[in-house]
Amino acid sequence: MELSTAPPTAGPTSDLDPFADAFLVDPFPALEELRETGPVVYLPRYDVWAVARHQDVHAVLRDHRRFSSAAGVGLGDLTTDAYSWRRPSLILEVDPPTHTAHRAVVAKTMSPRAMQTFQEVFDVEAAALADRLVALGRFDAVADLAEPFPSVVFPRALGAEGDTRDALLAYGSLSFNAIGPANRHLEAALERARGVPELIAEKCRREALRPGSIGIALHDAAAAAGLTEDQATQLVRSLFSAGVDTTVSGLAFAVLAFARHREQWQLVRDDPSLARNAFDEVVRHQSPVTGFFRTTTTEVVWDDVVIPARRKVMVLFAGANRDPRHWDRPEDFDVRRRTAGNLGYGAGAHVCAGMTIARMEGEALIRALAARVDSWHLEGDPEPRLNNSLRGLSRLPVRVRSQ
Ligand code: OVM
Repeated sequence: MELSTAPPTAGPTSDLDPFADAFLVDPFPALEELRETGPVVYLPRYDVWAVARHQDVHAVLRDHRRFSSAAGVGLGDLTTDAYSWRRPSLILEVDPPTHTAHRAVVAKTMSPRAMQTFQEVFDVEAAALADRLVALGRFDAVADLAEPFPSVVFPRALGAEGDTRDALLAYGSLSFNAIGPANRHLEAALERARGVPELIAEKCRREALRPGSIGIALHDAAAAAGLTEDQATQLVRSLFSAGVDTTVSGLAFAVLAFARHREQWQLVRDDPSLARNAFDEVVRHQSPVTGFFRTTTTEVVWDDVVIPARRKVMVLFAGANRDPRHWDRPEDFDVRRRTAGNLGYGAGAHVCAGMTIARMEGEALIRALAARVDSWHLEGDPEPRLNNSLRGLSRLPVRVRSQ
């Protein structure tokens, strides 16, 4: 965005609480209001600024010099108020050039090429799960479908031994709740995750990881790049933090979308090569991660509004993903839509490092289900799972029809 020559104004404000339950359950009406209020809106309730239009979200994410991640990507300032339960992430909570070096190690390990090794495992696991679900007929698409798939295939690919499902779900919930204020959602997540950070740290050590896994590859790449073993262990921790709860949300929302829009499921059944785009459309339409924060490094004049230095800016991916300035009929779930410009994975230097594996998981499970399920039927109301930054469902009772 160009620096303006017009005198800066105080800019619009909104009394929105982006951590109130109503917003966490359904942020989209409030996001529309934010977009209409202005390109950047001051939220006095938290003393932060918010951007929710596609163009502004994209521009802020690409401008890491003025919009830093080093004070954390949540509401709080990690440089003054560190998390009690972990050290700062070596990839999420740093800026270039340190970020660049760490990111390169992770990117190499998680590249599409490196991920090919896991395609077959994912397909086999997806087919087995889909068979079990069709045999059940009625089930909870959260507990029986969305949670089991990522929490089995992802830790296995990473090289974790043993049953890590509950620990990883608790840790993911904590990681994403920690983006918000110290409200009851964060308190509950801290309580649920008692002892979990220690257990996860143990699983991230080289000695604990299976040979041939992503975790070991990450340790090797980190060593080759001159990072210490402790740093490598922390980078593995980043994958465990971000890699399970996010795909759980995406898969639950996928089932909900297909139950509500049967014609869209029919399109995927008729052409299973749509599975990949369908998962991306779920990520666009539902934006599992609502948004993260950045911190201004200097006074920023954004569309005539002055944001002082060292202030937090909430970057609302979910607002961008429903912006009619960018999308044609943004409220429609359309598996054939061109999803380029989807900001559900973020953008810029910090764009989701696990995007390839997330898409592979989504595609594998949707494909396996498309080969077996004629149609999805809701058997009750979906129940939202409230989290300060990760939208999701806690229960999704469904019935499937199959021949
Ligand atoms: C990390 C990490 C990355 C993405 C999300 C996240 C909100 C954590 O590097 O630890 O949790």
